[in-house]
Amino acid sequence: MNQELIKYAAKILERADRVVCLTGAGVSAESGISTFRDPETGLWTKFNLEELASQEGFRSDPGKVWRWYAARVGDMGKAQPNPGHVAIAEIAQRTEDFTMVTQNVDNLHERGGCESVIHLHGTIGKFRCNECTRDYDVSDDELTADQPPHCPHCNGLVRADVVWFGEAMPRLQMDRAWKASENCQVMLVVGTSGIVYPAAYLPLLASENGATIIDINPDYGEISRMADVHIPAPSGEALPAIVAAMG
Ligand code: BJW
Ligand code: ZN
Repeated sequence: MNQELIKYAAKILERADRVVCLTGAGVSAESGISTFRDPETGLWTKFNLEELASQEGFRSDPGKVWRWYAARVGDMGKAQPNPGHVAIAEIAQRTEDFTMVTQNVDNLHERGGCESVIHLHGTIGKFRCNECTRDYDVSDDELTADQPPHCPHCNGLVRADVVWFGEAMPRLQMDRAWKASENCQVMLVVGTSGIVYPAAYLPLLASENGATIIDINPDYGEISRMADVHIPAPSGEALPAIVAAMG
């Protein structure tokens, strides 16, 4: 890891009062959770994501989508926060006004010590009716079944309470993330390919409003291209190093 870059990022964060952190699947990769698009471990290389995370996919094969989410609920339940999640919580504590925004449906930021997390794409482990949207408590037997249960109110199919392609973003969370991004001095972007919108607008919005963008990602991608600082390292290593370099 380039220590000069680490020190530079630490200085930028130290001097900022208003920081937004935007994370994607990469921040949880070192907790053993697959990303979506990485060639080795990406869920998209094994499955067609658009068929699993969309209304069309669910309608054409609800059992397949149900089983995919059930498997991920199991994987995420076993996962532990990694040093990257913990370091982000430490940066949050040292910052006057810190906003945590994640695209991830795991709860590893909360479990890693972040108190308030904006979830743009929902939360895994919560379920609702696909038709009337009422919450539904899934039993262990239902979770391991081949097909989703039916809603007792409207007989619609039950699904994970997440945001699929083509679905509207949760308005309150999106509004809060948008405002914080417009107003921040620094945006720390961690482990996202930056190809899914509208989440990918947030760094652009922050940058247009004068914020410094720090991107932590082993790969050079969409965000690295527009970032002021790109740290090409795994977040579980880069983030603790940044915290150690902060005064
Ligand atoms: C590491 C690492 C390590 C590896 N350390 N890093 C233009 C504008 C607006 C919208 C669109 C647009 N063009 C198209 C759209 C539509 C669509 C979209 O963006 N499509 C793109 C594919 C082009 N967007 C939508 O449909 C959104 N809704 C919407 O726009 O609504 C409009 C509307 C309005 C009114 C009414 C109706 C509709 C919704 C998007 C929902 C995305 N959902 C998913 C699934 C969530 C549930 C689940 O988990 O199953 O969200 S898809 C998937 O992608 C998931 C992720 O949150 C999201 C982003 O992926 P992420 O996190 O970036 O992961 P990867 O795998 O792509 O990248 C991992 C990165 O980590 C890599 O860069 C690695 O290098 C890195 N990494 N190890 C640090 N150790
Ligand atoms: Zn219903």
